Amino acid sequence: MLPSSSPAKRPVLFDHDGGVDDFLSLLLLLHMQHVELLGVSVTPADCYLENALLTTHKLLALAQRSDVEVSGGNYHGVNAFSSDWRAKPKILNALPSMINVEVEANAAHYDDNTAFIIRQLEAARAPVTFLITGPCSSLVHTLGKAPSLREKIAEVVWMGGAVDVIGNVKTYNHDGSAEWNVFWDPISAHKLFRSGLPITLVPLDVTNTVPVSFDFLKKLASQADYFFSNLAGQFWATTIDTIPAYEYTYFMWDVLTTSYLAIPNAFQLEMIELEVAPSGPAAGNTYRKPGSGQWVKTAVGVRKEEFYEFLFDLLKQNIVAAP
Ligand code: AGV
Ligand code: CA
Repeated sequence: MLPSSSPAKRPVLFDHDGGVDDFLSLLLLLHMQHVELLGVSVTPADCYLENALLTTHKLLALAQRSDVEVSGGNYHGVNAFSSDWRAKPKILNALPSMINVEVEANAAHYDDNTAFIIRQLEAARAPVTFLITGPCSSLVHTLGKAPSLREKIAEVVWMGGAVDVIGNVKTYNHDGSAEWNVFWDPISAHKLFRSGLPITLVPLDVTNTVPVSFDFLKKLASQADYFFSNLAGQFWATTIDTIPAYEYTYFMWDVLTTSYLAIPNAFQLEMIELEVAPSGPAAGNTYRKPGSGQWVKTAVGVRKEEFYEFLFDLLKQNIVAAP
């Protein structure tokens, strides 16, 4: 691995929301040679915060990167995730490869992750890529407090939205047009699109093409001699019984989004003028609005073979000696 001070590395702040998919994203980031991971902020959305902080610290320890600081948020969006979904990723901490990984019980974390993000952005020597695989509240609240720090952000890469496809929110008084990361805090999403920050959006339009399938897991298991392939296979296996009220498939939503940092050329991108509905029956809907001036670089397609090849290769790396 390159020393973390290498100037060629791309500084990345990662804000995730503790789903299985989010942790697989963290695994990928830790393997990307060109990425300097500055810090990890956890938004308590699709998780319970304590479990998610524990898993985050365990993964950093496994990758021998306990030096990376972690922070938890205390803001809760207006539309909560179901407790079934939030509780599910706790199982990761019970897996044989995870359960005995020791982490410091009181490893540094801040209740208010906006203070953490402010500190990280202020300290960054070069503009940062801000990767978000949950709701965007932490970033938006941070910039509300310290607007001048937007200059420290090179790009926001966000898993969120559903542009030309239906959403994945099915709940009372909602028309089904929204994706969950946007729906959790549609007001922040509305602000983010207004902010003029350079956003790259990876919406359901493209993540719908990458379900977690048995064929994929079989192929991954065939390289399970590699520690991180094995671990990722265990993580993904926990998503196979996705049977909440209405959805039976777990997709590689966040994993695909994170891969964009390494294989941008595998994606078809389109500049689209978008808008977000901040409230009402379509709250969180991300829709085309010509004339809005809110140009968002949007992933509309991906060469799947390139994505899978990248994943299989990455997870063969031996970033540390397997315990
Ligand atoms: O809408 C996709 C986002 C991604 O960031 N999350 C899960 C991914 O981490 C919400 C979500 C949609 N369907 C889900 C979700 C499901 N069946 N289980 C858990 N979370
Ligand atoms: Ca997520």
